[in-house]
Amino acid sequence: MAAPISPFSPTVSVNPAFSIILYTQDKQSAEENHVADCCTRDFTDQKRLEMSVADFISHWLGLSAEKCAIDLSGSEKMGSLLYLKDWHFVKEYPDYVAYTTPPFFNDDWLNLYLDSHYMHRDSDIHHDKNEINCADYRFVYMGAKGTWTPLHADVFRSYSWSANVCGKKQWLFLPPSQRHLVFDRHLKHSVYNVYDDVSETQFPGFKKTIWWECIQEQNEIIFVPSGWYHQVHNLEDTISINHNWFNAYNLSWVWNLLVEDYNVAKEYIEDIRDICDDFESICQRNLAANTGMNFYDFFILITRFALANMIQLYHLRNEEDAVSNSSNKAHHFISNLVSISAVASAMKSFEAFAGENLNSCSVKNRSAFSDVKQNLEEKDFHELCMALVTAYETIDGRWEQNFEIGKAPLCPKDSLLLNCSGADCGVQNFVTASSSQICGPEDLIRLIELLVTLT
Ligand SMILES: O=C(O)CCC(=O)C(=O)O
Repeated sequence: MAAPISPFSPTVSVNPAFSIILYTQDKQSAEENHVADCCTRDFTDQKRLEMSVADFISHWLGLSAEKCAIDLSGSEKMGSLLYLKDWHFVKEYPDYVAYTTPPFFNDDWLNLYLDSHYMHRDSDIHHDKNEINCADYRFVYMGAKGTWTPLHADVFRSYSWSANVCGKKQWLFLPPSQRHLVFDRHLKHSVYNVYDDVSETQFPGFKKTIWWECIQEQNEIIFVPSGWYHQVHNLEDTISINHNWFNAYNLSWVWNLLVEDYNVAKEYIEDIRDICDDFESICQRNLAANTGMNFYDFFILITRFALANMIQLYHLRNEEDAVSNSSNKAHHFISNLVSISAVASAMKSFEAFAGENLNSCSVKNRSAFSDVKQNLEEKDFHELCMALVTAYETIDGRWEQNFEIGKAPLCPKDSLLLNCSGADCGVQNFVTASSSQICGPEDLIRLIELLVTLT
């Protein structure tokens, strides 16, 4: 192992009354959650059990009692190691403000978007059995000492942050430049547990890996950059808050992962290409099923963020009292648009966006990105704009002093967005005068170029 790295300790602003166990026992949450059985491997992950939080907690408390009895008797009996992961606590208990996200993790397009939109729209892959499961990427993790998470890089190659409410974790990190060393010769499977006796024949590069290790104590936060492989062990009974997110700075990571997974999906069915009328749409469907979104879902997401950023730029330009920090604010929106434009550029050459394939993409999807006016009028889109403004207000520090733990934040009176809902707001005309249709990445790039020049 290489030299240890240190976690940092900004304020997580955990509600002093943060008491998940008591709160949920009181509420008797009926949701079934995915609980990992840390002792049993299931392909590339741990076996998952469906269990309510109340049952999980009973198991945990029982395990503690059992452990005490074992310690006293001196015998070495092992209890099963269950780990509650990916519990959508914020979504399940929206009124219980358990914590606030540190300001510098607020530029979070993934969760802002999912608060008002679905990521994937085609009904055939909609996971509506348990809506909570695809609702957001803000999680609580709870596990006894010894529970762990196998080696992986995060969903969508997003960033993540993880705050320990109590307990202690050991993190092992591998930078993306060494990623190939944990894969097999065919670059298909990665090592599951770095502490296993990893086969040199199967993983010839593994011996050359250089790991970064970090011990995370209570109240400390870990930031995981995009694409870093990591394995995590709870060294004590631990409760943590974990968010995944992406924004303009790692948007290209998301796109690159989609391309990688798309190529795998395509290769998998290449031999039936000649007998398929809609080969591209099958690839996109499989991509969404395996990765959680496809090219169209991602394009719709970036188009909405582009529009939301353009609207904010428009309002900045038209603000009566061009406040001193408006150039600072404009910087967020312009750099977001530049990054969206760069990703859209990378999308241009893909078959999915060729005219004939766009015609076969679902009507719902097509109108979601093509009809600019309809987009601008949607209530969900207004919510997204509001959330974006709020996020940047928080990041720029304008809310910090006023925020009180335990109270849901209110929209500041001088929010730029309030202008947007005014009847005299000309933003719709401004955007749609330039373009009323976005039929693919090229249109989006053109619109961004035009509006950035105008503002
Ligand atoms: O805390 C854990 O067990 C895993 C967390 C993790 O992998 C993450 O937040 O990315």
